[in-house]
Amino acid sequence: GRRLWRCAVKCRKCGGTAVLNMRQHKLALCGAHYLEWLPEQVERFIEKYRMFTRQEKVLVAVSGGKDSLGLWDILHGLGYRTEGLYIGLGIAQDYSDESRRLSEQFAAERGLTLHVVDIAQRFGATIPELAVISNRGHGKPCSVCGLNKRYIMNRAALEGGFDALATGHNLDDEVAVLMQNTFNWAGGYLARQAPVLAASSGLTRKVKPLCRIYEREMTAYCLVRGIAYIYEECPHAEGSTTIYYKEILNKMEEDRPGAKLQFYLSFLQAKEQGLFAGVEHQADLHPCQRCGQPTSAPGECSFCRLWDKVQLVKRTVAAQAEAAP
Ligand code: Q46
Ligand code: ZN
Ligand code: ZN
Repeated sequence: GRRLWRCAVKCRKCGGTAVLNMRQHKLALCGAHYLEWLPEQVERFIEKYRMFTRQEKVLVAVSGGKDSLGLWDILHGLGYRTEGLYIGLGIAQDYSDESRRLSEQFAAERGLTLHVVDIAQRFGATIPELAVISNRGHGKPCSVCGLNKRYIMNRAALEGGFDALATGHNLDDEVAVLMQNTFNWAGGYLARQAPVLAASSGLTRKVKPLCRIYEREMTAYCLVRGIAYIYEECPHAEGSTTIYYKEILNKMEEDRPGAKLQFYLSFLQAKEQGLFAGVEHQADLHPCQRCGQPTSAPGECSFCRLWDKVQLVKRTVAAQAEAAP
């Protein structure tokens, strides 16, 4: 139920009708005050975690969804220097085409620069095609998708001379990953999960300005602000472990408002106190022999290897077609 839109709760600042009652913060606000409050929060976290300054150039990775477009809108509104990056994955036409259109429309309306990298156009295959060809993850696209997205984001940030690369991961995303990593006691992942990942040789600083903002708060922001975003999630997200953990966490949050935030903040605090100090280790990175991007793999990076394999498969298929009578 969309109970939250009809609540008779009053805005704490002006007494008007609240659009959002945030039990986790014991705070309800009207539309106008909510549009002030949320960016103030985001700015506070950008400063607290030293993500970037107003002099620095930030590349915002946008997918056309509420989190990334909402983030870009907030950063732009706060006066940060931003440009956007949209990666065309070629996933189901109604999903990829519409998400690109909404991202382009968003940028055009604000006179902002949006860089578009269409994977099929630039490299020769869509993500679903790539998944089948490479057979990584037995044809499931998420692992090749993640690999391509990470590579393209890093490279675009580096080549564009950006100081930071910002993604729209919200608190719900972060906590779901945290829970999954905790269940697996994945020490290395836990050590690296943070609001900011410092730059290292060939890798731009990565930041998550929405890491303390609830998903529900982002939805409310975009609706009140009138940002047109794509409601659908990528069709391949269905049935993912992340969604499973999100559902469990939502149940916990319902019984105990603030549970997600507390889990995340306690984690950050434990980390600060050195809980993962022993496992923290920087993978040995060196430039890929082919593209020069940093990689921990010997020789060529996994992106170059993947696309090599695609070329090989394509050539084999073409040769077979030619040889056929
Ligand atoms: S990885 Fe998988 Fe996502 Fe790529 S294929 Fe879709 S669900 S978009 S976050
Ligand atoms: Zn108000
Ligand atoms: Zn490479």
